[in-house]
Amino acid sequence: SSPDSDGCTPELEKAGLLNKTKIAEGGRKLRKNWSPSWVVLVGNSLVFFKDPKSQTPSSWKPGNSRPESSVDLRGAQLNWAKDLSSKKNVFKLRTVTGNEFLLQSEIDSMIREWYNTIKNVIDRLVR
Ligand code: I3S
Repeated sequence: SSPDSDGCTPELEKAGLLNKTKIAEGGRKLRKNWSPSWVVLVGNSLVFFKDPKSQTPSSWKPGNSRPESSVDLRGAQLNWAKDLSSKKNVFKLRTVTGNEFLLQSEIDSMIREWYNTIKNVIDRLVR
């Protein structure tokens, strides 16, 4: 049987390296500070890790390193954000609590995959 045959471990949906900056906390605007972040989509959460060097998609498992922060995707809003940055391929994720993040990749296909995957999770949670 699979390691998670009891269904108690949330499913790892996607992991990868994106550029990230938080731009608002509880609705209050923050100064941008872009940095690379190891981003993991697991269950209903997007989880951010600081040290991408020690991480690879195949070796990452929930619980084996401490996240920097995490975002509950229930009720979140996702939008492309051309007007919010001079960088290409930027989208904005806004949580119900008013935290806002910009996520970016130089690789077009990668940012599109992330956008679609996060969108699917958000849509799945409202149904
Ligand atoms: O939206 P902004 O203010 O043009 O964002 C830029 C600044 O945050 C800048 O840092 P300083 O606050 O030290 O000027 C960053 O280095 C830039 O990356 C930000 O703009 P982009 O267009 O890269 O998101």
